[in-house]
Amino acid sequence: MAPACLVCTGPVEEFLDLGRQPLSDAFVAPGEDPSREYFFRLALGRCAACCMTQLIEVPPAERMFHQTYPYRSSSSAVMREHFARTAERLLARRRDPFVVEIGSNDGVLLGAVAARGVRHLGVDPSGDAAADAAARGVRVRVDFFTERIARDVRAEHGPADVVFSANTISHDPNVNSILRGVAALLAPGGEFVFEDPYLGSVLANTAFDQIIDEHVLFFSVRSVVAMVRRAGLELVDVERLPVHGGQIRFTAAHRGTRPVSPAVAELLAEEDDQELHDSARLAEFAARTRDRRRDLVVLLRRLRDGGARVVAYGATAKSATVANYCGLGPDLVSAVIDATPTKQGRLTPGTHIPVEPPEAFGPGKADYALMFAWNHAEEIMAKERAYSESGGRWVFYVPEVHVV
Ligand code: DWN
Ligand code: SAH
Ligand code: ZN
Repeated sequence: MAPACLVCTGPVEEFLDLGRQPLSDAFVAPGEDPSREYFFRLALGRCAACCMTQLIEVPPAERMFHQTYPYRSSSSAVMREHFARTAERLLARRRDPFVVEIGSNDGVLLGAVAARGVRHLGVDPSGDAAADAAARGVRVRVDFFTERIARDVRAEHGPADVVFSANTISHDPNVNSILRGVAALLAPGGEFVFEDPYLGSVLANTAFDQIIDEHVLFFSVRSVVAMVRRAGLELVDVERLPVHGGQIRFTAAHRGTRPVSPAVAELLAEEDDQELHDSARLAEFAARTRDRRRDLVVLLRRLRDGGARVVAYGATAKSATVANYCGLGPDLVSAVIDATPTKQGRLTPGTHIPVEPPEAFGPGKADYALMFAWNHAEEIMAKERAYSESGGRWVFYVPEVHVV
């Protein structure tokens, strides 16, 4: 029997199987027993009823997000700037608002809110990241946001004028509880703004590495209209964002309280034109994904057999999918460079490639660097200009396999 949709319980039809995969942010510490790694079947399907694209199997949330969850949003200067501008926009034209963020991580957005003396609260189960946020003057409740927590927050702090969330609403299989909570927490006239990867961009770029344990739902305008409606909310605006390979910023409000921007109907029409939810379109994406694996493996084996030194750049969660799906181990990629202290000195999940700091990279230290953090390519290549200038090459697999 087809699995039940996480949003509407309709039948989910599978269209892509990426095989046995570890948790994408479960880096293995030295001395830790790697045979204790958690594996699951990473596969994607689309609900025949509401069109929500989603994982077929979802690992337990507490295994993915916990005290030592290693990702830190502030590791990218581009994202720091993006969230500083976002904070400014959320606060514009509001007097003495109360701002709640779901998935506040290290306070990259709320830091800018706190700096203006604005009342705020982050909710995030990642305790160490919340401690980093506290160092930025940000108040965080270390918890998963649910309907119950939302009611609790409202009772303690009053209603929220703005609820914001980036890269988190798409991460939770209990999304209906989150949305009911947001509806209960929002003040009349309040807005709920969330930004997440866009299904249209994933398909257009064959960005199969966006499919990871943490990315439970892949949003389109059509599926989000239906999803928020279930909680008494209405989608009132959409805006495409260039960050992280293509996202949408969705704005929702209590139903009937705000005019709906024409951008919603425009993007809905574009999705229809592009047949974004068609089985044929999804099957084509699955076929292109298999092509990328073949092309990448052929290239990396050729480089290895020719004696080239190949490393990767960016120990991204996304790279767990690429490495495990393509079978890339230390024999093909000798190290992964990453600036995040919580990842360095560890091994990549499933494939056990050592994660090393940027000091281990540079002119003469590698011949080819596989760009795992392709969504931050400009920022990283600017930082590592000396490597390119000395003849070092970069290997990409999005939107297709190529070397620059
Ligand atoms: O949604 C999610 C996004 C926002 O973050 C989460 N589910 C998990 C995570 O996904 P990711 O790990 O694929 O995200 P990033 O932002 O693509 O990760 C970039 C990695 O590259 C980080 O580990 C930091 C590193 N990096 C670096 O070493 N030097 C990044 C930049 C910009 C750099 O200059
Ligand atoms: N908002 C940041 C972080 C994204 S990573 C950014 O865009 O860069 C996802 C974050 O969401 C993690 O810090 C994780 O701990 C948190 N998270 C996951 N499920 C959550 C939930 N139900 N409620 C609140 N936070 C959650
Ligand atoms: Zn559904």
